[in-house]
Amino acid sequence: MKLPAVPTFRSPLHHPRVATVLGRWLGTTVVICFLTGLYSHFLQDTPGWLPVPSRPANLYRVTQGLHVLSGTVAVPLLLAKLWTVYPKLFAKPDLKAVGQLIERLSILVLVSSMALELFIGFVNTLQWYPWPFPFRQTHYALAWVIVGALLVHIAVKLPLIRAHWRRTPEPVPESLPPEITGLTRRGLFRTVTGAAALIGVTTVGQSLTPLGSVAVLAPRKPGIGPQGLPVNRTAEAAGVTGIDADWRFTIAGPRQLSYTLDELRALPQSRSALPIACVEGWSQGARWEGVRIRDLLALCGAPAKSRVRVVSMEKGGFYATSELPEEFAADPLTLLALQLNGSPLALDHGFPARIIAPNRPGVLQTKWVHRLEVVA
Ligand SMILES: Nc1nc2c(c(=O)[nH]1)N[C@H]1C(S)=C(S)[C@@H](COP(=O)(O)O)O[C@H]1N2
Ligand SMILES: [Mo]
Repeated sequence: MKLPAVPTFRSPLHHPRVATVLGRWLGTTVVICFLTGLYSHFLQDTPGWLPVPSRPANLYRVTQGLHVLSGTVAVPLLLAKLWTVYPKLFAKPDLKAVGQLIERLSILVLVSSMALELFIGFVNTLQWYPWPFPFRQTHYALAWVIVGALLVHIAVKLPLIRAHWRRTPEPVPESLPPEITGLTRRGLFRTVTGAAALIGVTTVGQSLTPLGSVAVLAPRKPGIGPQGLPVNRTAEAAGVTGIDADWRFTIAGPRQLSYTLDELRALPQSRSALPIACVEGWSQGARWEGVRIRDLLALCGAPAKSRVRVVSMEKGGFYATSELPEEFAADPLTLLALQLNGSPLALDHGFPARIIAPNRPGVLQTKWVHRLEVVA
């Protein structure tokens, strides 16, 4: 059987200069996405050797906003880059040239892992987890695959990248068939920038409140939800129904303490203005009021710097417990919050009590808390 001939591409848009420029933009989003992703991962899975500071209080809000923004903007950039280089992908590799084989293989790994990473990440921002594997571990492992394949790709392409890093004269349109002279390089760059900007603007509103009204790509919008704050997982979804008269909040430390809700309300109350910053990209600041965790540690006789395990009334599930590292438990902003924006917590926001701490992923801001355990 005879294979169809590989078409020839003469458009100035399938050119190494275009691939270099788009590669720089795409590479920038990959670096931002990778570093902010590492940060988010280590906040949730902290290796013992890594100090994680609880300040600046809004840092995670910024880094995770950037993570989701750069990942979303990378989608049109990746599509444009693939379109520019696709004639190359059809070219037959010389099976005897080891360098060429490595190049092709690294591109295969790079493109497929990036496409998968961006896809599962985007679907995750829509709060949809249609796969059987754990999202975060898979997303994290793929990130390293991408970085490895990208380094090989850059090393292989370095001569081309260097040759086309600076602008070179565009081929004269007269030398090209009329049907492919429609779009200039500049036109292509403008189109891609426009698409990326449009996607960026319609995404960033989920964390940049003034742009909330144009956040059409965001599943959670600022200001919409009970007490003016979005809800990620409702009490109903978590199987939590509220409390009855003999509800008690307990602390297991050097002393064992037990409080009714009224007794908790009678303890000295503190205020913190802190955001919920969800890993899925949306974030919003709010005013919280409740008892400082460090005051509770003092009451039960634990050292100011203690690790604290937080236990929810929710049964099972990934978010039913969390741990406050020493620095977070000791931070005066960290509260067992009883109030949100001036009134008692709505059941969906964690009534009767929840954790709110600075510089922390939303998944760790445990709701419906009924127990703290001081970890030795
Ligand atoms: N017990 C429990 N706490 C939880 C969750 C949960 O599912 N169960 N979801 C977390 C997530 S992912 C986020 S983003 C925040 C959202 O808080 P909010 O619903 O009050 O805005 O709560 C966190 N606390
Ligand atoms: Mo979240």
